[in-house]
Amino acid sequence: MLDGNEDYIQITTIERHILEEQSSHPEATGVLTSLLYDIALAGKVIASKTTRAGLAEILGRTEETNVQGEVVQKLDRFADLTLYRLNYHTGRLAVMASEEHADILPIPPEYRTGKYVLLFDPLDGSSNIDFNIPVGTIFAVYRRISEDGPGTLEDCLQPGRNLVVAGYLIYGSSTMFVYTTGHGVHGFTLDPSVGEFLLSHPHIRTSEEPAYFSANLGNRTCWSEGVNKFTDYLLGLDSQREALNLRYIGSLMADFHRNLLSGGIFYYPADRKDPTKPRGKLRLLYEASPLAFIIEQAGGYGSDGEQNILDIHPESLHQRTPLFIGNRELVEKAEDFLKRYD
Ligand code: AHM
Ligand code: MG
Repeated sequence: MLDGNEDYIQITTIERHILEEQSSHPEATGVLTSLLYDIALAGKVIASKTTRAGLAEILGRTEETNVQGEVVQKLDRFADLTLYRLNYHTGRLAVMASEEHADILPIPPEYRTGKYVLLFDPLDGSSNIDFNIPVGTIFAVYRRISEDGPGTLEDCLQPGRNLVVAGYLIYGSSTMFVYTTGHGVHGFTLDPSVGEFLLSHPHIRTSEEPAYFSANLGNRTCWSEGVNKFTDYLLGLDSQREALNLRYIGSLMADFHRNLLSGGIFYYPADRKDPTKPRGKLRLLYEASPLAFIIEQAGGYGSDGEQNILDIHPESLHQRTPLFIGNRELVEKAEDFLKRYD
């Protein structure tokens, strides 16, 4: 029996944390809380498949290519469907959009629409699944702009500055849920034995002492002079600083998450040779904006090399953007190099 003298650790479930956040906003109706809880639930369902990928017949590719022209992995489709199915009928959303679909995902007419808009990359880094490398889900929630009725494309084409919530799930050696509502970044680790996300990383701040930089250096010959000079700087080749350690997994959630916790910069710049990547590879709405919102809340910065990612007004659902994200000082340094040499 507890007599009051024991040291005990307070355990905070994701549900309790979200509810506590809600109670600090008296105007909150609970709709956002339920939406977040459903996304966390989707994460558990997706995690239960991704962690068994090598065992299940689900491993492997489908015959289809998605809107980005990439081969669709079966797990991509599973993650995509899971997020859609848990959210289309709740009355909380006006519309959804997924990296896997060319157009917006309307709410079926037989269901009520709500005031929020959900965008997601259901399984980022899925080309890594066959190699047991962590993958992740990224999500972004906005308030609808349209008055009522079915949500519209314009509801989805909002700058990151308008984000209400952004977060991600990472399916790695453990499953984590990381999110921000604009009041700090909080991380939860899934305890598989009880099936709950428990608060493990409250108030994440990215380190001001960067430990790593992450970029696909195999693409150096395709980068601009500014990006190459910046890379030389990080490698200590221009004698302005000591070399920074390089870590690149090629799975955005894994690279971003590591740098968020340890301090560092990730970049995926424009490609001057590959005609399919003149604006880099990553998508503004599904990847860059939500991660820029998270990093800003953790004390860092996300840029396209010229401007804050959060200030970019999207013109299309699948628009790509160069991305420099992480430690504020390093991202600003990248901007300086690009301004000077490009
Ligand atoms: P995806 O959304 O099709 O999975 O692609 C995005 C992935 C990111 O996870 C990662 O940062 C990047 O592609 C790696 O690209 P590359 O192999 O060109 O270095
Ligand atoms: Mg992606």
